[in-house]
This record gives sequence, structure tokens and C-alpha cells, in this order.
Amino acid sequence: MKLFHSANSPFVRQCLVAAHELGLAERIELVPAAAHPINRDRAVVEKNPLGKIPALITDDGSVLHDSRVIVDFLNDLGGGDLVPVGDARWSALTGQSLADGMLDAAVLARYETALRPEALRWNDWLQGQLEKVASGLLELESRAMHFGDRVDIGTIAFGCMLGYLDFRFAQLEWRESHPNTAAWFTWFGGRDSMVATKAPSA
Ligand SMILES: N[C@@H](CCC(=O)N[C@@H](CS)C(=O)NCC(=O)O)C(=O)O
Repeated sequence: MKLFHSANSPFVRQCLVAAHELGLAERIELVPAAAHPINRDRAVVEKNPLGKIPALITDDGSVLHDSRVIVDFLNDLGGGDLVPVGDARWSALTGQSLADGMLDAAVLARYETALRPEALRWNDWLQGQLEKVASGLLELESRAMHFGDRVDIGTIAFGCMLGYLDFRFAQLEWRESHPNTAAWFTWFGGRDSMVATKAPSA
């Protein structure tokens, strides 16, 4: 399998964390990609018209995206239980949805400050994105104390989202006002799968 990859992408990281947890990491060849909303990486666009990463090319040549589909596929391939069944399924899926929505907002906020020319920036819009992150963190704070030792699509997504905040938005100092989340992330962030996939400069 080949995975279009950037070590800075929290969505790619979710796939890699899942692969490590499932014992599949060795079977994935990482293909460096420079996904960018304007200067689109043509090699990625050829496989994923959206030009976004992650995109996975399976051993039979099929192309899978986005991160949720890839994690689900890897879980199936590895016979894992990262996608819970029964009642736990809906909570895990909704957690994944919340974390991914926070990441979408954080990545857009990052693009706004790192990519958009200064004269075109719109501070209200930026603040709106950061408010999504803030209200998501509040919800996570009420959930984190119930996570226990869960490792699934929901907790993986939350872990990678928090890792991205540490990487790109350290100034938010989210730990100070979210102690339950901080305590949980001390444990989750120390898992081998998370350590092995940490962004290099984080
Ligand atoms: N919903 C997608 C989001 C992926 C995404 O936004 N990836 C970013 C990199 S972190 C990207 O490819 N950005 C390039 C673009 O927006 O065109 C997923 O879960 O995989």
C-alpha cells in the first residue's frame, strides 16, 4: 500500500496511528506529498481529485480517501476493533466527527495565517474558526474523563487533533483550562503509535 504523506498532516497521522495500532505500519510505503489548497500537488490530484491528503493506494491499485475511509479500511484489513460495534460505535463516530471538524477549522485557520496574503486576511473569519476549536475543546473536556483506555477511531482522532494544536497552535495553551483532556492526552500521546507519528518539529 502507498500513502500520500506529510508528517505535518493530522489527518495523515490518524491513518498512521491506526496502522501502528493494527500492526500494519510496515506494509505502508509513504509517498511524500505537498498538498496545498492553491498550488495543488498534481501527483495527489491524479489519484484524489480533491488534491487532499491522506490518500491511500491499496495493493490492488484502488484509491481510498479521506482519512475516515482509510482508517476504516485499515481496521478491516487488520481485523481490528478501532471501529466499535454496538452502542459504543455511535459515540466513537461522533467523537471522530467532532475531532475532524475541529481539525478542519484549525487547518483553515492555519492556511489563513500561513498562506493567505496579509492584505486579504479577515480576522473575524479566523476567530470564527478558532471558536470552533474552543467549543470543541469544551465538549472534549466533558468526555475525556470517561475515555478510560479506549483506543478507537474517536480517541485516535482526538489525539491527533490535540497533537496538531500543540504543533501549530501552542499559544492556545489548551492544557491550562482543560485538565481532564490534558491528563488523558498525557497517556494517549505517550502510546507508541503516537510517538512514532509525531510531527518532526512538534
Ligand atoms: N476530510 C479530509 C481532510 C484532509 C485535509 O484537509 N488534508 C489537508 C492536509 S492536513 C490537505 O490535503 N490540504 C490541501 C487542500 O486543502 O487542498 C480527511 O479527513 O482526510
